[in-house]
Amino acid sequence: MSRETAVKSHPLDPLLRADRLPHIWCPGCGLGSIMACLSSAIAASSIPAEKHVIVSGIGCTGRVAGYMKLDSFHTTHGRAIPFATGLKLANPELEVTVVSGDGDLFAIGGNHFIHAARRNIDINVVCVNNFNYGMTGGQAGPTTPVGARTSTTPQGATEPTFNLPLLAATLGAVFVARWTSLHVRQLEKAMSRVMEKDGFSFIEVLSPCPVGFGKSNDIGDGLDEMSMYRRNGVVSHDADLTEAGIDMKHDSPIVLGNFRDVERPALGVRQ
Ligand SMILES: Cc1ncc(C[n+]2csc(CCOP(=O)(O)OP(=O)(O)O)c2C)c(N)n1
Ligand code: SF4
Ligand SMILES: [Mg+2]
Repeated sequence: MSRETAVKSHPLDPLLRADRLPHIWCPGCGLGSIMACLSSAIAASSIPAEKHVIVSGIGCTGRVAGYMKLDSFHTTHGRAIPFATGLKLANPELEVTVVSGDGDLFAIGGNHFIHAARRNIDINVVCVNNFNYGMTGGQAGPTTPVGARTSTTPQGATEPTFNLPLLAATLGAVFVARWTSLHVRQLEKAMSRVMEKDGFSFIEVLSPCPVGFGKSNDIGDGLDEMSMYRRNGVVSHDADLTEAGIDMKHDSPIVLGNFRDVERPALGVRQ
């Protein structure tokens, strides 16, 4: 196969908007791998691509909606979940997946998350947690670990941090997982699983942001952060989620897994 032929065809081409390339993401950012996992899960899904919808808020993660060749919506900051809820209730035939950042979903958008989970709206929410507001200059947010340095916490963050899997499980999410951008096979499988499930599903994906977080916390570049995930990641599907908070400052274990997979009556389910 000539080089020219090789670059002309890739199995994920039909799902990506090549005319938007080059993308805006920094070298070492985890977002490319995560978008590849999502694209692969959609390609493998029994639901046809034209029924899949991607909804993002604003942020570096929010750009995923712009790069995927599907019906995709890049909505206002924090409002991806209510937008997705509207789509799903109006047309239950759609498979609606929200992909957004930790700041978007849990700071400005936190209220929407809790009510969508409580109501068990039939959508999938993938939160790319890079522990900061990457797009706007590395500010601290509700997932910034205590002690971590950011542009707004130069002496180290002091506010208590959300434990996202515990929060989602407590609110009644029917599927709850945490993986990293290193764990591409497990992540793709979890994404495939949530596309099969009825109800509100949540996947947290830890992801390097070397520019906004890695550098200021002596983690290094994207590969160094991936090495940290490999070193410290502990897969424990039955983990006690009250013990699954993240304390990266001390290089302590990072609990990973598919923690919860249950059924309960959901809203907006296709018949
Ligand atoms: C209403 C509103 N407030 C603030 C902003 C500025 N803003 C854009 S992205 C962002 C935070 C993004 O952080 P996160 O959701 O974690 O995404 P990341 O860039 O880290 O992927 C903020 C505060 C905005 N666009 N709209
Ligand atoms: S600022 Fe961080 S999250 Fe945004 S593209 Fe760069 S590395 Fe990725
Ligand atoms: Mg972020």
